[in-house]
Amino acid sequence: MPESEAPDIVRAAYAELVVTDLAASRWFWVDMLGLVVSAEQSDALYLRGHDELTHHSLVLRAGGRPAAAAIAYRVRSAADLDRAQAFFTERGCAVRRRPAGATAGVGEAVRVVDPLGFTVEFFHGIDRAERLIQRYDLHRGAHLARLDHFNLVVPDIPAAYAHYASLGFGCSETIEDEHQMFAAWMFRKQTVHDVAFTAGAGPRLHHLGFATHESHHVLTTCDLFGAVGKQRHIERGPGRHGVSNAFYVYLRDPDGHRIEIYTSDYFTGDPDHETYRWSVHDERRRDYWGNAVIPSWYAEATTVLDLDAREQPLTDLTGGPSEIQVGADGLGPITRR
Ligand code: 4SX
Ligand code: FE2
Ligand code: CA
Repeated sequence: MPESEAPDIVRAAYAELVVTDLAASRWFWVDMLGLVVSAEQSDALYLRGHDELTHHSLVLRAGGRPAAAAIAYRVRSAADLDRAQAFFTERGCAVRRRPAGATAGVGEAVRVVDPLGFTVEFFHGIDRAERLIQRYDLHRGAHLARLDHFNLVVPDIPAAYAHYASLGFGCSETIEDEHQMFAAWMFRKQTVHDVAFTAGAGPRLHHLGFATHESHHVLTTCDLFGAVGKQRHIERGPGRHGVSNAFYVYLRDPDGHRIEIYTSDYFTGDPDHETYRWSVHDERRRDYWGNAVIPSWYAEATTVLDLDAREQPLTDLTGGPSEIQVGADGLGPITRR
């Protein structure tokens, strides 16, 4: 019976992606999307949006195969590192302390392989960076403002929901039918989400959601990719989500890592905020205008690494191939809640 208190998580803070060609990644993330370079090493880039005051929200590290090395949450205080260590140790997870500076700009941290199979970092201390929100002279490309959320592919949505609920996350929205939950959006900061779950073979990273402040920046981004003949990087959208109300487009980077550019979701901080439950039969749930979701969006995602940078094996959807529904919500396991 777990007894320890959950760490007080503030927000989704950064992701560390392995990329195979740092120059190609710099073109995509810096030149085209407009992230700011906070620091640079021979084998890594540390990037942030113009509305961020901490060192980075994305680390791109050069390596042999595309992967996600970690997703990181900022916690309220240094004491929450000990809480995270106790919480995950009690759940039988691999847990490793990292000294300050193990990631440039980041203080002492705890990395765990969580019960869902993801390498998750918890840190409190991080170097300050200049907030460039009104340095309009420096804004470029997609005008990315800040990291907003992680979307994770998991084979068991209720298990992911329960794990994050035990970490104190609220639930803003779900997609369900009378038998099962197909997807869920969960938050610590007072927006629609810090993390969401897509059903499929997992653990895999589905996408990083970055906020931009104005919906026209979503359209400008598409125009920019078209103008240089790189429209193949645009995967889904632009459109209006039913879930979250956000205006969006999804792109794939040169290694296939998926990014969502996201704007205009809503405040979830009122204490009586209630979960909004979408019927899986409502065709507006994933695109409010009823446009179909392209199959690659459900099927493809980024491999995740364990604490020793080994690729995590996948667990398939629990229903097995014959029970996989295509069309209800892409690929959904037929598990009864
Ligand atoms: O496709 S959904 O409308 O369900 C959706 C996907 C809503 C919000 C998101 O951030 C997302 O990635
Ligand atoms: Fe998203
Ligand atoms: Ca396309």
